[in-house]
Amino acid sequence: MKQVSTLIARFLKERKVDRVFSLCGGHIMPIWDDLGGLGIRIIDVRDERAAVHMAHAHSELTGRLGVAVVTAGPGMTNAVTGIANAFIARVPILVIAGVPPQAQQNMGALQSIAQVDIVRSITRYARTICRAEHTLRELDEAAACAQGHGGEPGPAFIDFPTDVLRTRIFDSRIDPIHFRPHERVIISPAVETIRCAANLLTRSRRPLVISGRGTRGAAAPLHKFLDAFGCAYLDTPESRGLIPADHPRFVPAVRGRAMREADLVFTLGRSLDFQLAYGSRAVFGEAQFIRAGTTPSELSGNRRPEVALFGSPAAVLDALADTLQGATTGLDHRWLADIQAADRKSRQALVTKMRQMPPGDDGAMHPYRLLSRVREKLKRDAVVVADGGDFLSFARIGLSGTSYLDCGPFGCLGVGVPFGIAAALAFPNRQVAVLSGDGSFGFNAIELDTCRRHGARVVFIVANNGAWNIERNDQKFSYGGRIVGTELEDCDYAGLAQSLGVRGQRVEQPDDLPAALEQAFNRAPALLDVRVTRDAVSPDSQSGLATVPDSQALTAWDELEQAMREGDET
Ligand SMILES: Cc1ncc(C[n+]2csc(CCOP(=O)(O)OP(=O)(O)O)c2C)c(N)n1
Ligand SMILES: [Mg+2]
Repeated sequence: MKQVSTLIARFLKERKVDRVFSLCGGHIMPIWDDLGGLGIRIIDVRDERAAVHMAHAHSELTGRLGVAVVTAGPGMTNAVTGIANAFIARVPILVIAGVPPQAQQNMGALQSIAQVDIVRSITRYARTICRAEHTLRELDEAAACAQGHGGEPGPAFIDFPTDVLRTRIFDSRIDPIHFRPHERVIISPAVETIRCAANLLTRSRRPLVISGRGTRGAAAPLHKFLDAFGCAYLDTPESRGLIPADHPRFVPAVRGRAMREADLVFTLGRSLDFQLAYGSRAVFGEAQFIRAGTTPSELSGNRRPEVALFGSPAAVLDALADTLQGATTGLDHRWLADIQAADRKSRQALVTKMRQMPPGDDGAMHPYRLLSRVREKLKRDAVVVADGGDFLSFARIGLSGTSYLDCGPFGCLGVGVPFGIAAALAFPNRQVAVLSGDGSFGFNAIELDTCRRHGARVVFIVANNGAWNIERNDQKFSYGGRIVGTELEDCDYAGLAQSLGVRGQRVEQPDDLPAALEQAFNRAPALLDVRVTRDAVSPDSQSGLATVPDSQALTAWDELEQAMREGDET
């Protein structure tokens, strides 16, 4: 006989889950007890939201299923933001929750709420398991849905009434096949569509490749393709680090120009969301599109391509590289050389600018000044996590790293601290730097306690401008300057860290940064509370992202969109 909670723990063990992120509660205690019994590490946090963010980062960075276990009722509702964030970012995670016992259903039980109804719209799978013998079959399906079999990857949510967790079933009712991990699914593209795509590619003069989540794990074929074919290349935050920053085809500093001038756009495992101007003709003009991927959003969402390549990006790239071998192309080599040169020039100028940025009128240092010092200290394999408004914008542009995580397309402030902790626990021997705005840091600041208890060697760098500054700037520039509710007081984040047992230091002067950073990395976990100016206007603030234009995410794109629509109507 086996208890359901034991089967859940065994399932996780067989699926190579070596840790779960969780916060205790009576409704899930049978699972906790069995996790302990099987030696699965419990990273016990201070808020369930942080547990889900950690599972998210663990999944992103290791490629393994991230698992959070949360108790019934408020434990589950606290987890909602984390689940929603993983849903929008399409990250495979499994969230297991408790439910009050069945005999008390609909009677006003403690911690009772319609959990599955709450998460239905933000999960790929959401079910309550009331029959003990269904446990493994359902967990198996939940994991497959999370991993995106036949659909988009994302969160799976499964919950169990506590009496079900305590139910025992006969060994004969357990089918061990459900313990077996699923094979990685590779979908080969159809030969005919590959031929059509190759045709367009060879005829194009200024081709641009843009990668997305679906390209993860396809670094080698992507390299091979970029080496073989003379296109420009852009990543997106979800595929950052796939191609190293110094790859000759990679032109991130002239993103807008590359998007505007390309005559053929080839997207790989990427939806055309707000970051890619929804694929609008106002921005991409009449460029032709080839879109490769495995989901409708990647293949045709927002803009139907000339060729939709249904298949895994790795397989698509391999097939195309073979087909294109030795083919004559119409490439405009001058264009490529030109935008490569412009990209290098712009990147170099940024490095110089970051180093020399003067302080603001308040005398405090510019965020770029801080970041240029951080940049000098980061090793090539560092994990960089960015969180905030203005500061996220500066950090995204000013830092590179093979692994990079931030608030993502959900704009989910507060991820920095938990993402950093999960990263440091996954990679104890790599540098992990969390670059956070002061406002954003506050959301999950209490997890510094989790950080210390679990020995996560994170360096937290808080850019303390005493404001929700990107919003404050919005009030300054777009609302006539009335500042309401966007300023914070000068909190002592170093003192806060110290009170939780994490080394904390206040830094006011740029010259003090090198030594402070050196010490922080040597003696992590540590937090640097760095005073930065409010007078800095970030690229995201300048581009209008914070202003929320009507038709596009950025003001310039929005204006192009309006102009195109007006043109269409006259
Ligand atoms: C959970 C959440 N709440 C509010 C927002 C809106 N928002 C976006 S950026 C920002 C300001 C962030 O302030 P801070 O972290 O201090 O960074 P700064 O802009 O000051 O560098 C706010 C409030 C959001 N994206 N997410
Ligand atoms: Mg701030």
